[in-house]
Order: sequence, then structure tokens, then C-alpha cells
Amino acid sequence: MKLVLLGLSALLLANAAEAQEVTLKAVTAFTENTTYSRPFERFISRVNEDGKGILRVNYVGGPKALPPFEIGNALKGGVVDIANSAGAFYTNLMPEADAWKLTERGMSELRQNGGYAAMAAIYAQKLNAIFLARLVDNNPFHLYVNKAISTPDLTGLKLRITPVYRDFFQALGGTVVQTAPGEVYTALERGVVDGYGWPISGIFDLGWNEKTKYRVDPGFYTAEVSVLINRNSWDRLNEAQKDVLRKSAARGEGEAVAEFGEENEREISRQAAAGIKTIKFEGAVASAYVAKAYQAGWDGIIRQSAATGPKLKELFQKAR
Ligand code: 173
Repeated sequence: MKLVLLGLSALLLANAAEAQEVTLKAVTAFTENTTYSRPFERFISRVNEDGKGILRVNYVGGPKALPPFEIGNALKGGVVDIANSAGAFYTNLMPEADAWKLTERGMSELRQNGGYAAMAAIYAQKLNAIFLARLVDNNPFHLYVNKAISTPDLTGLKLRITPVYRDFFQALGGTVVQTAPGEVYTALERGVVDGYGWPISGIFDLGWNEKTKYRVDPGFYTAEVSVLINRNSWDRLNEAQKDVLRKSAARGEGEAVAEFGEENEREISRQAAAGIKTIKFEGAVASAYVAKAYQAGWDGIIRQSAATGPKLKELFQKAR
């Protein structure tokens, strides 16, 4: 009798554990299995490995599943539970998110100095979300052009942008047109744009290398792509489930700086080997170019967020 009862309770326990497995729906703003989705795909594999029986991430994919600029609304409304995105794609709900590009301190420092906390409050308020981990860092943006320029004057050039580059390219006299990454190839092919903003990595992913003549150096800012989770989805998890996410998040964020440091070097060589020439500003011209990038970037953030912009600037920028 005792044995039968034991067997029965084991069965009930097993059932209860099974009922506790939670599935979270995840999307990425970037094409699957490309540079800016891969760190997220690794994040998911680790969660699914570690979370066996209690938590599972159902990866529904990239821009084909959900257009990048709709990711903020989908996450806020709980249409998806987890999103991998750059802040640039959800500035419609949270303009401050684009300020991540301006960080001159690492995430570990920002998690100590109040920079992360200041952003977390805005994620809670405007996006109904929690910022779990920055999976891309230490990866500069560049201007790529198909018409040679000899000075940082973009007058007469039409450039593809996202919010990341808007204020800077306009400050240099450029005309800008916003597109999702998925439209860049066609825009270049048809000559709709003379160039585009993009980080140092990833231009081979969608074949843009075939339609790119020059990369302009130096780079500016640092790309940010992060894992976010809807707050209600998070609140429904128990501690063990949250720990699975926290662990994979911490690991991914910890790897980003070194990973992209190596990636940057590989991409520079690969672009050169593919025949992409560099237009290199040097000395005072180069420093003025980069200074203008940060100036225009922060002015843009502060213009859109007079309340927290100045505080973010103080916490994000390098001590000067
Ligand atoms: O150019 C973009 O689409 C963009 O804003 C971005 C941001 C981070 C990584 C890659 C691209």
C-alpha cells in the first residue's frame, strides 16, 4: 500500500513539475543566424539547456515574423515575451533607448554607477519591460558610401539610417531616409541611397558587400543589441525560472566586449579582402568627426528627453 502511495505521489509531483514548464515566445529584430541575432540564439540555447523541464524559449524568428520597428509594441503588449533588439527599433515608445549607442563605459560599470538603473526605470515605465542583457557592445558604427568624399561633409548624399545615425548624418549635411535592415540591399542596388549607417560587422550577412564601395573611418559610438523581457511575463516566473534567464543573461553580457573586439578585427580584414576601400579621416579631422557624432547624438537624446537625457549623459559618457 505504502509503495502504491509513493508511486502515486511521485506521479503527481511529476505532473506538477510538467505543468510548471513555462514557454516564452521570442523574436529578434535581425535576420536569423546573422551577426546580431547569433548572440541571442546562443542565449536561447543556454536557457533551453539549463531550463529543461521548467522553462522553454520558443524562438519564432526575425523580421519575417515581426518587422523590426514593431518590436516595441509587440513586447510592451505581451504579443511576444522576449525580444532581441537595438534601442533604435523602439524609439517610438522609448526615445531614450537609443542612448545605449552613446555609452563610453562598460555594462559592469553602468550596472554599478546608476546608468543601468536609470534606464531600467524607463524600460519599466515606457516599455513595460526589463532589460536583461546587452549582448552587443564594443562594436563601432560606420558610414558606408558609394560616392567618394574627402571631408566629413555629406551635403548632397542620401543616406540610409535608423535613429542611431539620424542626428549625426544630418549635422554633417546629409539627407536621410530610414529603413529596416532588410531594405538596405534593394535601396543600394536601385541607387535610392548613396550610402548607409551600419556597425563594422554584418555587412556580408545580407550581401551588402556587393553594393558597397567605401567604409568611412573612424567609426563612432558602439552598437547595442540586447535581450528584453515583458514585465508581466517576468512576474509570472518563479525564482528558479528567473535564475535560468539571469544566468544566461549575465554570461552573454560578460562575453560581449571580448567577442566583438575580435569580431571587429576580422570584419576589417574581410572588408578589405572584398575590395571595400576605406576613406580615412585623420588627426584633428577625425577627432572633430567623432566629437560631432557624440555631440549630435546627445543633443538628440536630450531634445527628446529633457527629463532624463542629461542624467544619462553624465552616467554614460567617459569621465572628461
Ligand atoms: O543600422 C541599424 O539598423 C541599426 O540601428 C543597428 C543597431 C545595432 C546593430 C546593428 C544595426
